[in-house]
Amino acid sequence: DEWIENIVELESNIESYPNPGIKVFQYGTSGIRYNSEHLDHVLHRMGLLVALRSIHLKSAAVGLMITASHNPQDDNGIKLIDPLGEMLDSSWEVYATKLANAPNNQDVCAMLINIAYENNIDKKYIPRVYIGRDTRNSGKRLLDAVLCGVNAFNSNVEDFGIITTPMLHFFVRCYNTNGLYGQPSEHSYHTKLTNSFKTLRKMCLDLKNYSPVIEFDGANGVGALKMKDAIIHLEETLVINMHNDDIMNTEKLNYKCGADFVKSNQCPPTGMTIKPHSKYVSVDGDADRIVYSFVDENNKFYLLDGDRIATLVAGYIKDLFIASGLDVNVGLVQTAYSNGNSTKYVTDKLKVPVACVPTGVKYLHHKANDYDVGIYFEANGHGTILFKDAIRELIRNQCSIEVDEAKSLALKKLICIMDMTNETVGDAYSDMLIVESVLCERGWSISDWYKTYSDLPNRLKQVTVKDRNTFETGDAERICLKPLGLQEKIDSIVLKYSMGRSFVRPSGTEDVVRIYAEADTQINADKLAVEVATAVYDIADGVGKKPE
Ligand code: G16
Repeated sequence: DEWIENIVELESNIESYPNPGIKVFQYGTSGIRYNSEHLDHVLHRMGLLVALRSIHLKSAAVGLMITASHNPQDDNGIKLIDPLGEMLDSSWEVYATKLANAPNNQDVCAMLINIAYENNIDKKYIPRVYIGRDTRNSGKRLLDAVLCGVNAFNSNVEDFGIITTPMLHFFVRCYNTNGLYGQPSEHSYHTKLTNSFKTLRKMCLDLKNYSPVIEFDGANGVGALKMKDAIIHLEETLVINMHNDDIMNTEKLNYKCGADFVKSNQCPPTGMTIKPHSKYVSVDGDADRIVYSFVDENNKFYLLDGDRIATLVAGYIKDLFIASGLDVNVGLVQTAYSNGNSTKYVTDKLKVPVACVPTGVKYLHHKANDYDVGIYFEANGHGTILFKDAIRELIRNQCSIEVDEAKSLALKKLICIMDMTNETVGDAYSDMLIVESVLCERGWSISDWYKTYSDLPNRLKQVTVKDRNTFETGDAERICLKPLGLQEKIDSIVLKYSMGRSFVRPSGTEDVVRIYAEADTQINADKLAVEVATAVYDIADGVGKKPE
C-alpha cells in the first residue's frame, strides 16, 4: 500500500550509501559517534529517520546536528533534536540504532515501513528538518549524505551551516513555538540572550571584586567562531580575549584544550599563556559545555566545573525567589560524577533538593522537569535551567503588578535570567552569561567563587577494554552490575580509602570505560582511581597499557 510504494521508491536513494559492515553502532549518550570515514551510510540513514520523525510529528521541525563534540577531529557523528529542542525521544533511539546497523537496502526499507506502521504515521505531512554542523573537515561530506536521506522524503530543509549544537536546539524550538521563544536565526539567538544579559548588568551597581575580563579557550572549534559574533552583541559588557580560535587547522580541535581536556586532566588549556588569577573559560568542540578555571600566584590550578556552576546558579536563583516573595520549588539534578562536597553544599547549605540520574543530558533534562525551576549540570559542564511555563508566567505577571521595590527588582532579575537561558540544552554561551551575571551580582572574583566550598580531591581515568558493551550499571551508574564480580572488587578497594568513593561506567561517546574516584587527599584519589582502573583492566580484558 501507500507507505510500501513510497518507500520502495527510496531504494535507489539508499543504494548510494551501502553499509560496509565494519562496525556495530549504538545511539548512545548523545547520538552516534565514530571515525568519520565510516559514517556516510549512518548519516544518510539518520537523514531518512529524521524526516520520518518530522512526518510523524505532523511537520514539526526536528533537528540533526553533525558533530562529535568533544571527540578528536577524526571522529564525527550526529545528535538528533526533537521539536522543543530536547534530545530525541528514547523510543526512536532504538530505531536509530537499528537503522544504522541494517545490513542492506531492503532491510532499511523494511525498517522504515515498520516504523511508519508502528507509529501510525500519516504520509500526508511534509517533513521539516533543521541541520547544523561543527567545524570538522568531514562535516561537509557527511552533510551531503544527510541531505540525500532527508530529500528522499521531499522535506523542507534548512541548512544553517556551521553553528553550535545549542544554537540548533534553540532554532528548532523557536520554529515550533511560532516565534514565542525567539526566531530561528543566529541574530535572534544573540539578541535574545545578550540583551537580557546587558539589562541585568545595568542593574548591578557595585562590582566589588568582579572583573568582566575573560580569557576564552574556544577549543579551536565552532565555539570560538561564534564567540567572535557574540562579542559584537556584548558591546563593552564583557572583555573577551580570544585563544584557541584556530578553526582552519581542524586537527587542533579539542587538542589539549577545551572543556573536556581541562576537566578530564585537571590542568589549564594549552595554546595560551596562563596568568595568575585571570579568569579562564573553556568550551568544548560544539559549545554545549563550559568550565571555568584559574591558577594562583604559585601556579596551583583550580577548576570550576559544572558542579560549581550549578551551586552558583542554584544559590542565586533561590535568593532571588526569596527576595521576590514567590514560593517556588527549586531543585538541582546531578550525576554520580558530581563531587560529594558539591552535593553536600547544595543540600545542607543552600537547602536545595538534589536528584541523581545517569550520565546524559537527556536524563538530567527529564528529571529537572519535576521541579518548578529545575537546574541541571553534569560535572563536565553540560547543563542549563528549566522554568515551568506556569512559573514563567507567574514571574512575568507578578512583575507587572508588583509595587514593592525590592520584590519588583528581584522579579526583573529573574526575567533577565530566564531570557538569557537557553532552556533547550546545555549551552556554553548562555551558561557563561548566567555565570558572569551571578558573579557580578555577588561582586565576586573567580577565587571568591571558588571559596564557597572545597571539592573532595578526585580523579577521572579511562580504560580501553575488549568490549565495553559487556558493562552494565545500576542505581544511576553508582553500581556496576556487569561484569560480575567487579563491583565487589571496587567495594573492597574503596574501603581502604578515607572518604573514598568510586564508580565505573561504559562511555556512550568513546570506545572506553570511564572511572571516577574521590578521596580525602589528591594522592589517595589518584591511587584509588588507578586501583579501580586496574581492576577494570583485569576483569574486562583491558587493551593496551595497564593503568598507572
Ligand atoms: C555528551 C553528552 C553528555 C555526556 C558526555 C560524555 O557530551 O551530551 O551528557 O556527559 O557526552 O558522555 P560519555 O561519558 O558517555 O562519553 P558531548 O558534549 O560530548 O556531546
